[in-house]
Amino acid sequence: MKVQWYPGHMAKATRLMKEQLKTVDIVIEVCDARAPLASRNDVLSSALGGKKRIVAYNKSTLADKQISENWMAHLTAGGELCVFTDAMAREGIKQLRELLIDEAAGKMRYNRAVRAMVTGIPNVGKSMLINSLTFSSGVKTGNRPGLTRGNQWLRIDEKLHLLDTPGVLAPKIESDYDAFCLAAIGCVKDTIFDKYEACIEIVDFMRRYYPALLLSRYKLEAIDDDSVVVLEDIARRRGFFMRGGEVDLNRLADTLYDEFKNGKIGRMSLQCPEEK
Ligand SMILES: Nc1nc2c(ncn2[C@@H]2O[C@H](COP(=O)(O)OP(=O)(O)OP(=O)(O)O)[C@@H](O)[C@H]2O)c(=O)[nH]1
Ligand SMILES: [Mg+2]
Repeated sequence: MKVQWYPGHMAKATRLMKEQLKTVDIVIEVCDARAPLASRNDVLSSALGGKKRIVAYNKSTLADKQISENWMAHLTAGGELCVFTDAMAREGIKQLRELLIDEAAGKMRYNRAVRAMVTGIPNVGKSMLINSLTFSSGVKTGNRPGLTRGNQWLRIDEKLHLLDTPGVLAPKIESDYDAFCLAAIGCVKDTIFDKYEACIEIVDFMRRYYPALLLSRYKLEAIDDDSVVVLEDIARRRGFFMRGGEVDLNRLADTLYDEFKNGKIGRMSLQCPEEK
């Protein structure tokens, strides 16, 4: 799948991030647990300049539990400091806080708050994760990429200060599958790819890896080999028809895409460590 990707303001955000890096003790990179590799920004990774990084794989209650466990084992074995979190369900939040303070405080000369920068690609839940650490709603969150505009410091308490930053995508998306992942989890604006095309890939993916979820969510009797036929079957089930009686595939694409992105169909992971 192709996305029409123009880096534009992302270059500026990346530059800002590099400047801010000097003022922090540690970096939290927020990724999406459903696609741990595709949701990573390699430009951020290479710009760390010796600063420690903790990766929070967020929205973990939307990901396949077994696959997340495999990822955790794989990544930890590779020496990565990481936690699987869910800002909405408040899972892994305490663990993230403890890891942050433990890892950063050791290096600090004075007894002051740990200053951490929260980075990551758009819409992975950076702002919501910060809110879950503060147990309040100090920063704006919302289900569309690009909500946070400027950098914003939040004093969580005397031990922890966090810097919220706008989401930045790497200037280059590595592969068509990565592009599909970014679209499917909602990290790129839905105006820069074709939703119908994305839904065909979503059905291809579910047919292969999660057929039972596809059958049960849409109450299908069988899954046709042709994904277009599957989309038509679902549209009929949902009663999505146009005036002449034909199935309304555009309306269905909007619905199916939203349901997939928001985890309504069930827990799924788009990438697993064995396939790397
Ligand atoms: N299920 C689930 N949804 C989440 C989680 N974290 C965030 N969300 C939802 O994802 C959407 C994006 O959250 P934000 O916190 O605004 O994401 P962000 O990374 O700050 O986005 P930008 O500022 O646009 O880069 C919102 O609709 C949140 O409700 C999570 O852990 N689980
Ligand atoms: Mg934000």
